[in-house]
Amino acid sequence: MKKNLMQIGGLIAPTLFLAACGSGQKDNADNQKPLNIIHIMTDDHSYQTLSAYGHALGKLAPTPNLDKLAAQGMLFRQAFVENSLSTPSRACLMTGLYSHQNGQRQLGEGIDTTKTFFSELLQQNGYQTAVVGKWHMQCEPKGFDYYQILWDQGEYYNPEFRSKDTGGKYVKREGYATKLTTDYAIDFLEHRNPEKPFCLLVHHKAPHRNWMPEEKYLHLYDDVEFPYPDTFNDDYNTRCEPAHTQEMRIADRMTMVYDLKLNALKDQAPYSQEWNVEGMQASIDRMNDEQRQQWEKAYEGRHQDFKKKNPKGDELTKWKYQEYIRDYLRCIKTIDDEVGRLIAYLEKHNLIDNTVIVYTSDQGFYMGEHGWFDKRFMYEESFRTPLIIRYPGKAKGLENYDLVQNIDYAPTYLDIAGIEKPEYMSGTSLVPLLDGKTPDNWRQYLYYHYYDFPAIHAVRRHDGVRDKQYKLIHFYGEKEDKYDAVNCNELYDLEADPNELNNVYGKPEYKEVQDRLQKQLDKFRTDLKVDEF
Ligand code: SGN
Ligand code: CA
Repeated sequence: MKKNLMQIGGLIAPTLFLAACGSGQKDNADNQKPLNIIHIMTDDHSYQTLSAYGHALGKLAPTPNLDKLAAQGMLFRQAFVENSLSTPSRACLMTGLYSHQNGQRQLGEGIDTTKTFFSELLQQNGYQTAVVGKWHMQCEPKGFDYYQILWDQGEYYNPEFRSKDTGGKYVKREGYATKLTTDYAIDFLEHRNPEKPFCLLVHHKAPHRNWMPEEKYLHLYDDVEFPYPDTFNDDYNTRCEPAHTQEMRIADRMTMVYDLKLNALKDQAPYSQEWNVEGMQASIDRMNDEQRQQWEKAYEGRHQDFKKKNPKGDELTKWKYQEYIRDYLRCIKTIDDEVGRLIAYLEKHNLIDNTVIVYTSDQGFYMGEHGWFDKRFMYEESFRTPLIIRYPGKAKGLENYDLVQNIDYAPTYLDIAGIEKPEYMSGTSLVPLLDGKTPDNWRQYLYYHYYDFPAIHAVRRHDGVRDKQYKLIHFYGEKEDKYDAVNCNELYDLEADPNELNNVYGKPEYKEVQDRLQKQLDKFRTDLKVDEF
């Protein structure tokens, strides 16, 4: 039985939840209470670096706490975003709507604040709600009883947070962002009303650029040589113009000081502007003396190594890749620790059997695939995200291959709370997948749409569809400054070509597939009233 949203208001007595929460409640230790929800979302965590996915990087840099969560729940191998960028993803999460429906198409302003956030619905139905960490959207956190949100993208060291108690001001806090964010998550749990269910969003800044590790991991992986992805030296042959004109290659867009932490304070002379000395300097200036000393000592070794080797050309690109991956994985290590700390809290306080725990990222990330860092493209590594759902009483240790997307979270959380999904929401609850059986009517196609151009990294606008085997992408856009107009299609057979190196659009042997996907793309555009492509 579901409660009809239109018929209820105010607080719901706990007994009502019992009837509403579905079979997932059966096996709970305390089945008198509705399930709590914790949504942990990191910023730019690639599935390649969550070791439960079994990729080469994960094998060298394990994430034991996340792997344990997967072993106790469901690991999704076909989880995607709708628009691979931070604020658009967060708007999809909060509204259950595609970007053109919720207004947040690009990174800056955009969110249509008249749209209901799922947090408001949970709050109206008796949940205590909280968000801690990166909020990023240019609007107040709507529907939250408690928040501690980072300023904009947030800083790694001694970041500024704002809460209901700081009078709209951001206040600098001493410490490392991933740990402070977990501290605030626990602070909310400590001070909540234990009689009521809760929904807590834990949104970490890490491992976002510029990948600054916590002090204690500054030397982790120092001696590890990481393998290169198969597509590291991609020449973009067979691909449309946008794969050639993007500005996210490790070789020429990763900066030597801000991204790669060569010591900006020493030997100033050789640094040109592209090395982004100022960006790093601002991050270091935030540190206290102890943090700063540890930081500079740790990166002095790298600085000297670079001076000694003085790598050029391909050697320089490989040197950058190794150091990039090291810093990125160091940030992941703290994430894994802090997820472990939060779960230990739930265990200690008897919340583990009454709380759904979700782990995901706001999008994927390129770990050198196609020679890139960053995201944005509909190619797999940025389109796909890690996703784990641990749901008390549901399947444990299962892997799921159904097509799921970030517009599904809001309907999922409403479903868990026993609230009927509002008709306008585009996503679908994931709860029916959690028993390990795919409902007959589960979606066969996903729609993707990226809009943020012109912008940093110069990825052209595109939309597309994907089914379980094929992907059709349409790049479009007028001439902008130095960038020509584009109108070009790509088609990939992901079974024959999982690395998406071979665009088969227009090939006679793929005509049937191409027509089928084009028809589906047209259908999405019509049904969803997409207004540009
Ligand atoms: C910053 C980064 C970009 C990144 C965007 C969006 N540059 O602008 O590399 O693509 O954020 O990231 S930086 O020099 O400021 O680090 S997102 O995760 O918020 O979408
Ligand atoms: Ca992000």
